[in-house]
Amino acid sequence: MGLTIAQKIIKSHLLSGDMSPGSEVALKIDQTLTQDATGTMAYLEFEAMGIPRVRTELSVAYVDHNTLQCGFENADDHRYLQTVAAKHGIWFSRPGNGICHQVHLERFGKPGKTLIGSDSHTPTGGGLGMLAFGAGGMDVAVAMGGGAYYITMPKMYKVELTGRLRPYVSAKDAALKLLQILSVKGGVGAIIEWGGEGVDTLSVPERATIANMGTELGATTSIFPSDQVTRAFLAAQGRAEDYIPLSSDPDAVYDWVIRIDLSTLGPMIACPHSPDKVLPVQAVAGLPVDQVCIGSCTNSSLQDLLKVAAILQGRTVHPSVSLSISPGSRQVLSMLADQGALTQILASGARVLECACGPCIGMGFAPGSGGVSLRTFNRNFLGRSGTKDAQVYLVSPETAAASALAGQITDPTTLGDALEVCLPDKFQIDDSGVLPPSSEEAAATAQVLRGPNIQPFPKSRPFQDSLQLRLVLKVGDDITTDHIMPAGAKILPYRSNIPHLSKFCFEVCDPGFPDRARAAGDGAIVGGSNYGQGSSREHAALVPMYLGIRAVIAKSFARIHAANLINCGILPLTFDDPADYDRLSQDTVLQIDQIRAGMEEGRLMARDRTTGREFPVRCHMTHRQRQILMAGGLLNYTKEGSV
Ligand code: MIC
Ligand code: SF4
Repeated sequence: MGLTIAQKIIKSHLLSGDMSPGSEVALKIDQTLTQDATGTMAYLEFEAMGIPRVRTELSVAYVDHNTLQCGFENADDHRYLQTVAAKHGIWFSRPGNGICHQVHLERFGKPGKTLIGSDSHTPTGGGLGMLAFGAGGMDVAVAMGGGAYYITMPKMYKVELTGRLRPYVSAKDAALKLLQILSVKGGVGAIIEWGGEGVDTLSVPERATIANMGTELGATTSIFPSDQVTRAFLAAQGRAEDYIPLSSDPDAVYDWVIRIDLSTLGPMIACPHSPDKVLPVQAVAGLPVDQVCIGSCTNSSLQDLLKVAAILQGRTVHPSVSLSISPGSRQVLSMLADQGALTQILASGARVLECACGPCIGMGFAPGSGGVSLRTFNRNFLGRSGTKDAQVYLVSPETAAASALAGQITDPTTLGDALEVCLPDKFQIDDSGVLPPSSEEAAATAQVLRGPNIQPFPKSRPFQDSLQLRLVLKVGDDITTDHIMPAGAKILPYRSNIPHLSKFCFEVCDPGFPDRARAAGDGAIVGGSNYGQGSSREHAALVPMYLGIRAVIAKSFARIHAANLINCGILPLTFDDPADYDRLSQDTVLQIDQIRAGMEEGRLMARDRTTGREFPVRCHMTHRQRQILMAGGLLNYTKEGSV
């Protein structure tokens, strides 16, 4: 039987396990990346492992999230990241150099390699034919130490593309179309491979946009073939030698094939507050807009911004709209400048921001009260923009630029003549924002500098075979990690200070949660389906652990979050009968006994201590995951020498 692209890369990196769907496989990891908001924890964890130099082919530490320096915290964290990277053999991408996924695509990604990153949009590398996964910081730390990365062998889905995108319709619209078809849960447990003749018409940055948004489908990752388009992109980046061809076998078997004719697509928009609330732009055209933000790891490539500049050229942003543009990298910004596009952008009245995540993670540019914000980003979860009652819509760069000019949501296909935008034969290579690691001799004496914002890693509680748990919080379906552990300019600087961060846990849903959890001693959370979707931030598990949460009982979990809970020693349990979700309420006290034996069987009994009623909960875990839980988390497990 033939193999899919992902199966080929898994096969060539398989350390243990069998490749049938649902089994656990251990993969050798070639490359890792971290960003600053998750990186400080990942490097503290790496340091705790006591390994002097990374054992990967390449590891890069990026600073792109916390670039506002309103106090000493972020600046200190940057210094820590720079010095810890130099000491341990890691490349360092300085603040202002660009968004990790965009820079990685330009300068480091290689087809056929495995990459894990402490950021859920690491699958962006799939646009180059990499097998790239988002992971928790601890998993990245273990991979830097040479340990395997474990995943449940996914199902294989294929999106078969035909046709070619019409003018003013873009890769983002194809990604939104798939979200409309599949929803934010539709990709769970699957790798999505994009193929068919339509793929030949998509550039690497366009493929990267699509792979990036596969994260919003809940997919394990997304991947494109590596072909002549890939080769041309790598050659234009001065990296022709990194090219290898990669395609699926003609007789590869997929669990599901979805067909999309690119030529039938129109501009799409995701409405508040979920990336899968997708409609054609026409359905909401005419809605007045207060703010438009263009950028993020989804849509900040040179190609995207050249299109934006062409639409803005000779026109002025509508007086009631504030337009921000954040180029994805120093390379994108300097090439915009060189080609005169930056001048066109500036002349339109747009505000040009730093090459960083910026408004996407609530680092500035929060909308005004009740504001309507159109963003080319990948997430529009409630409160993520920094303004809880803002209405955030997700669109393509073309729709964003057209709407910024008109002051209302506008279908860009009404703009007239097609845009002429070509990618260059040669990108400008300027690696002045990237620092190589110190030599081994220099590293031996190099100092790692830490500021007072870096607090010790919180200790997990030892495993207990019986637990009495108070239900501290009950939430509904699709709770994101932005609900659990919000980000934004006020909170992000404390990502390495768990005690301070804990004050904001579940702030969007229930600001009383941290105090109640602390008072409860041992607590549990009850969730609906797809609990923990969104970001890879392990803080959404570390902070609840710090507050005494020992178990989360949900209808289902998002992949990375479930792994993060186990890594932090928290039991992820699922309802056997979803009706039991309705029977539970906040403050119920549950008794769970014989946990060790129950974990072996995959099923535990929970007893409501007030009514005496018993109900089963499932705990499907691999042998390794059970060992991690019994060790009190991955760090202890690793220290015990089990990696
Ligand atoms: C995000 O887009 O939510 C983030 C911020 O990039 C996160 C990582 C984080 O929380 O630091 C992600 O997607 O993993
Ligand atoms: Fe940064 Fe936004 Fe991309 Fe997350 S989704 S990495 S915050 S640009």
